[in-house]
Amino acid sequence: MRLERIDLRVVRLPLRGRFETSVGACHEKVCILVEAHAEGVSGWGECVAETEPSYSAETVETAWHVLRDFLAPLVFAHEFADASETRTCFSRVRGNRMAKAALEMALWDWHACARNIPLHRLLGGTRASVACGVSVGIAPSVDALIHEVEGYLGQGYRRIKVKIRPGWDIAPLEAVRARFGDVPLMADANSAYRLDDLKLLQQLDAFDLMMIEQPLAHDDIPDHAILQKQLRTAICLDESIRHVDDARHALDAGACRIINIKPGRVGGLEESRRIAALCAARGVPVWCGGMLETGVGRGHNLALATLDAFIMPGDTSDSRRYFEEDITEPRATMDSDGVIPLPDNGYPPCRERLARFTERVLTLKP
Ligand code: OSB
Ligand code: MG
Repeated sequence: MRLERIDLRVVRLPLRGRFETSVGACHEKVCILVEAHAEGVSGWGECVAETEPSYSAETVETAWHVLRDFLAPLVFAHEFADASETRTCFSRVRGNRMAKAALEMALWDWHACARNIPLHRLLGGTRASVACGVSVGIAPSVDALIHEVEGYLGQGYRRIKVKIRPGWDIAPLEAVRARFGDVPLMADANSAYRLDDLKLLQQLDAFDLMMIEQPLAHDDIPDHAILQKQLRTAICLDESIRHVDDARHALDAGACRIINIKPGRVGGLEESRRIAALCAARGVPVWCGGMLETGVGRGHNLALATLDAFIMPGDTSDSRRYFEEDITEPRATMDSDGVIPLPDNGYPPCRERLARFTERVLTLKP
C-alpha cells in the first residue's frame, strides 16, 4: 500500500472540567488529528503534543511542521506491507516522537480497517476489554478532591491517581486514604521534586501507594535510581521513557519498578509493543497512560492496553470523564465494573462533530 493523501487538522474541544498538574492547568484539548487515505480506506491517528512545551519539548506547532515537511514525504515514498514498518521508515528523523506516533497510529488504523480486523487483534491483544483507572488533577481543596474521587469510585474506576506537587502531596493522599480505605491509589508528580526532597518523598511510603509516577526530572534516569533505592514505594516512569532503550536503561539502573507506556509519547504502537515485550520478559508491570486524548487517540490507547503485558489499570478512562461531546462514534464507555469493552470497528470520528471542532485543515499529497 502507498498513501494517496494525508489530512492534518487541528481540533479544539472544551474539557468538562479544568485539569491541573504540577506543570500547569488546561480547560480545553487542542491537538492534531491525522487522516491517512489509500484505496478508499482512511485511518486515523492523534498527536498528543500540547500547545505548550511543558510536558514534552514537542508542541502542536512543532508536530505540524515535522508531520508536513518531513514525515508525510517519508510515508508517501514508502510502499507499506505492514504498519510496523513505519518505525524504520521514520528512523532518519530524530526525536519528534509525538509527531511520528500520530502518523504511525493512522497507518495502524488504516491496516486494521483495510483488513477488516479490530486494531486490538492486529496488535496481538488477547483481551476484548480494558480495566480503567482515573487521573485526578490538583483540586482547589482537599474537600473538592474527596468529592471528585467519591464520584469516580462510584462509577467503578479500579484505581485512583492523584496529581501531586510540593504543597499538595501529604494532605490529599492522607485524606483519600482516611476516607476510602485501601482503594488502589497512586500519585503522579510530573517531575515536581528533586533528590533534595527525599525526606518528603519517604513520608509518602506511609500511604501504601501502588507507585509514585515520575517524581524527578523528565530527563533524569540516574537520580530516579538513587531515589528508588531509598523508597519503599515503587517508582513508575512516564516522561523519562522516550523509547525502548530508555526503558532498558531505566530497568538496568533500578530507576523504576513499573512503566507507564503512552504510545503517543514513545513514537507509536510498534515502539510501545517493544517496551511492553521488554517489561514482560523482565516481569515488570506496565500500564497504558493517557494525555486527555479525544476518542481517536483513546481508541489507540485502549487497543494497546489489550496486550498481555498491560496488567495494571491505566489512564484509559471513559470519554465522558473528559468531554461533554467527543469526536468519535461510538465513544469509549466504561461499564459499572470499571472496564471498557472494545468495539470491533474501533472509534471512527463522526464527520459532523469533526467539522464543528476543527480549526484548520491541510491536505498533503505525494
Ligand atoms: O502525566 O500522565 C500524565 C495528562 C496530560 C499530560 C500528562 C499526564 C496526564 C494525565 C491524565 O495524568 C491522563 C489521562 O487521563 O488521559
Ligand atoms: Mg504521568
